[in-house]
Amino acid sequence: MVAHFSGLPWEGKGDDFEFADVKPTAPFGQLPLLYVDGDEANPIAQCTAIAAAIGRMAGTDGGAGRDYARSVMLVAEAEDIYNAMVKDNASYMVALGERGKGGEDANRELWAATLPRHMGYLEKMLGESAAFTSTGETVGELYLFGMLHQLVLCRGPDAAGTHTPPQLRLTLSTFCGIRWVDSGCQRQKLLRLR
Ligand SMILES: N[C@@H](CCC(=O)N[C@@H](CS)C(=O)NCC(=O)O)C(=O)O
Repeated sequence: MVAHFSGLPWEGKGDDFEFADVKPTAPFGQLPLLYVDGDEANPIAQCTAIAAAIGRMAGTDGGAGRDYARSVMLVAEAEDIYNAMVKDNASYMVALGERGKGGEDANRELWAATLPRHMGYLEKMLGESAAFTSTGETVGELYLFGMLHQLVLCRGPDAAGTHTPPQLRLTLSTFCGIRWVDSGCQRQKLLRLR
């Protein structure tokens, strides 16, 4: 999403992409990787760094001052939300209670208390505004949207209704022209087709 809304030309690797082939050149041995100007030997790693680099190149990082600070804050907050999910929500690969992941009680706490607390902070940050920044499309906002959309994919639209306070819900439903939940899925399809 950060690449798509940057306005810069970009493309994903093709179906013949093999992670094993690039792993030795991956700075931390992991995906995702961003290649700039065809430099296959020196990819950028780490989601947050990739978002920051694209934001700087495209001018979608909020520029200077308050918008920039807010964009960076939202990336950090989105990471906190993601890490809370990794810690106490089952994933495709790891079940609750396995490999250091919390059990049923921790998972209940995550959805009943931890995530609503994060939503409350975001709601407070928005105040009466329709967006977190003057453009509403900084990399921080896109990054946050991506993370919150994953919560919806885990729990369905009802989870968003339960856990997303009204102003945040409104903002997420309108920013970047993406409608909350439904066309978020469409957008994912679009990104995959490019
Ligand atoms: N902190 C990293 C985490 C990256 C990560 O977990 N990558 C996983 C896939 S989503 C990976 O490449 N796993 C394969 C491996 O470690 O060999 C980031 O934000 O980019």
